[in-house]
Amino acid sequence: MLLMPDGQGQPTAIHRSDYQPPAWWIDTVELTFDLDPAKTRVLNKMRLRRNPDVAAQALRLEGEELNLSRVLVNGAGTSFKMDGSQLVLENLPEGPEPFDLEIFTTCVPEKNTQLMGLYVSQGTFFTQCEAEGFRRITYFLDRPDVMASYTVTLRADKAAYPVLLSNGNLLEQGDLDAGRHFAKWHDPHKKPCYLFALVAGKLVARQQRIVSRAGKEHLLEVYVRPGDLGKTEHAMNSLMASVAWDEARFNLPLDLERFMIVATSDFNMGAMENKGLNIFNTKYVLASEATATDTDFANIEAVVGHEYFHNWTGNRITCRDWFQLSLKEGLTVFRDQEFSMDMAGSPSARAVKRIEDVRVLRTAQFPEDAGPMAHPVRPDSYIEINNFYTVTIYEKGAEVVRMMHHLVGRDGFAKGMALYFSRHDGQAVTCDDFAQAIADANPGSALALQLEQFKRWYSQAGTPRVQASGQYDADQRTYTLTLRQSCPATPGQLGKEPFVIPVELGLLNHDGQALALQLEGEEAATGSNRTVVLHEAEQQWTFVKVAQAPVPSLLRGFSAPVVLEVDYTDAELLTLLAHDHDAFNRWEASQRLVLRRALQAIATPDSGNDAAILDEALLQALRQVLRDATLDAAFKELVLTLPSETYIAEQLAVVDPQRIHTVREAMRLQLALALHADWQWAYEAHQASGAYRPDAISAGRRALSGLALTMLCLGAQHTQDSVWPGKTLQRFKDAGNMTDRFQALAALVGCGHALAAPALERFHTLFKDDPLVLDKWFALQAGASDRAGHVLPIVKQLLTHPDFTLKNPNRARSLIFSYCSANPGAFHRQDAAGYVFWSERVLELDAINPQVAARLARALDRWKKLAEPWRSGAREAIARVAARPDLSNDVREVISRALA
Ligand code: 0A1
Ligand code: ZN
Repeated sequence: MLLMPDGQGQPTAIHRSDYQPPAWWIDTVELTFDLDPAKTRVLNKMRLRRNPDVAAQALRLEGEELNLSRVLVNGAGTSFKMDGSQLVLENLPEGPEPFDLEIFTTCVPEKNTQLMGLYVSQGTFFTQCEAEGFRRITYFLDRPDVMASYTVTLRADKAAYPVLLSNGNLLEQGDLDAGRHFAKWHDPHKKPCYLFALVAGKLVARQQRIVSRAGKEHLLEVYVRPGDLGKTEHAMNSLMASVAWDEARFNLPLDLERFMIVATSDFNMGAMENKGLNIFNTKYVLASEATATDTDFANIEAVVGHEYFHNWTGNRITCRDWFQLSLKEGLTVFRDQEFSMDMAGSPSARAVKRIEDVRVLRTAQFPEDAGPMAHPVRPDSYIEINNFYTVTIYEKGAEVVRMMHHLVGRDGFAKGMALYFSRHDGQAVTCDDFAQAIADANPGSALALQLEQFKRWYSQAGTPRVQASGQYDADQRTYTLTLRQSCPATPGQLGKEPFVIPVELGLLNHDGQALALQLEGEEAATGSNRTVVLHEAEQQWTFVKVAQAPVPSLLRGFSAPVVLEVDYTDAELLTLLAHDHDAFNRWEASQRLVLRRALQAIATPDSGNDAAILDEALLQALRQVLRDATLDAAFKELVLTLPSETYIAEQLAVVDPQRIHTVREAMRLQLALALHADWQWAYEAHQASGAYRPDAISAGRRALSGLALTMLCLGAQHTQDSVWPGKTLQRFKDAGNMTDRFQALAALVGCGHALAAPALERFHTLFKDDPLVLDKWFALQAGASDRAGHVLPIVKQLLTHPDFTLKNPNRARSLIFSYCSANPGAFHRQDAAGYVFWSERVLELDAINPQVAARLARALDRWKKLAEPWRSGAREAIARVAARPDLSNDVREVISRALA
């Protein structure tokens, strides 16, 4: 995809400050499709009128890879010209009256490997229009602030395409000549074109009728390929739960008679919230206990929820322009996170979900915010919008919403949401509009009082650092907490202004008991948990009646997306780990303790002490967590999982990826050996009984027993004991569900045991006809812990496997991304062969699917932090990609930023 070179071969950046309202409105769109993979005809009849608020100008419609055959105005031919990719009409009727514009085009869906616009997947037609795919279907004002009413007629061969779907309600269907048929759909809601969708093919549906709280009937449908119907129950249950949740929690009902989900195995992202016709990657729909893991089940629930919640946050109120993407994405991620927490149930299960979410934020978003692609939650410019579907827009955006929620409280937030909908329903708005509504509904709140400053979270990139220090005055019995904030420079933003940072906290005495919190000047204590709001560069709070020097528990629940620096002693961290009332901070204490040891070991490369990085006190503390009868298994699994190599790397100014890998592996082995008896107990005590259920408690038990098995195999490999590998193989063969089976396989592969090879082969034979399970098979091998560089040759071999193809994004991700983006120990080879492999795959993929290629291109985002020889090797590989003249704008943008 070579887009809009501006003469010098440089793609053009688009700036937020250049936003202009559209000069034209499109009120209605009637689309007629004659679907044919080799040549699809599209008739686009629009009712247009001039926007009276904008000076008269020519109509410029976007189009890409279209063959234009005819343009009619009010039924008569008209003159037009092409300007690059734009169709320009200058002689349109004057005056405010609406008129009809008809455009006939054709396109070639079977040649569409980008999976944007109209494409064919396994004989079925699908569309993907967000962000700018509609222009690959017809000429249009392809921008989210142009909202129109759609009527769509689909015509196709009846035998090949028995199911014809589009947004909204089915008005009519029937037969045509020559074995063809048609269906006519009308969407009762106005929408931007990025929410348009059609699907046509051989599909079957699971159907469910529901009655809403308000007594309205709705039809829910999940469409899949005929053999997959048995794997749709969980997706349907998740959809029903989502409908009920949005009504109960936010008073937001389903506004359609019919709500459809359709699954496709060829999809660039997770799923898409097209109005009433969500299109999903099969990965987030299909599940059975035999083929999907607990994580898959949880992800399906979250993604079904996410897309459904977009119906209000994204579709009813949409984005004015793509710079406002986080308006819908940050808010909707916040909503799906809350949904998953509510579904998980207990406070402890909520905390587990929170820890998981924070782990994603810190291992993916923090590095993004510190690297060449760093951008504000509301970016100021982009070259290719597809590159801005990022963890910053999504996950950091969700944290910004979560902070608002924190500052105004749960009820205040609900009021804010209600005001947001009453003000803006049916409109295309901005992040500022959202923040304003939440603040206006909560006058007097910390958010309302500091709204302008709070909005710096939207405009300033980078992860703020908060430094905390405490001073105990034994005579006065006071404890003074000092918090200082700063934020590192990011590309294009050198100096930063202070943020508004809610810091939830508590104080513990040395026995771990919570202290009552009373600030100087207050009449009485207000419980043992509260939030202070840091909004200046430095602030102090003095707590009174503090009987002994306390251990502060700061940033509880990760109340703000910041790096918190505190000089804790080991003893203080052990107190927090053992006693903090806040589960998040208990986990955080364990991570700090382990990280501290890891960083010490990394700093002393030749110490010869790698077998004893973790000290007895820490091992004992971890053992205690593992054995604690009051804690949930899921929480234990999180505490006993060491921080990832990526997270450890982020703590270092200069990164030796091999040293990090060695140290982390040594710590894992130490944990495996020192806690051998405990792992054995954990494995045996957490065996499930009864039927498989993917709920949070059962999944947590399986997660812990899986970790135990991994540890037991790791230890056994070291001691040359064959009992546990043998048991693991048996477990792999007998397992009643995919979670247990896959964990056993992963444990064998992870420790490098000889039994791994036959187990992998058996797994392939068992599941060779299930693409999603095959993805796991590829990913496991590409993501395996590296021993002396053994992974890359396997990955190269797998590239030639008959089941491998670069054309399917899931398959490409399973092998190539698992190696390049998720396996640092194997990828960052001294000989730079990993980087060479990366550059070759980026180029190959770019010719097929630039969007996916650009994501892969980001695997070397943090190359400037690498020590030599990795740094030079990485720079050379990036330069090799940059040297290619025919790169897509997508990859060009990522690579140019990396080299800048
Ligand atoms: N809006 C979707 C994500 C999405 C974005 C772009 C896509 O194609 C390029 C597809 C999906 C969501 O947030 O779920
Ligand atoms: Zn979304």
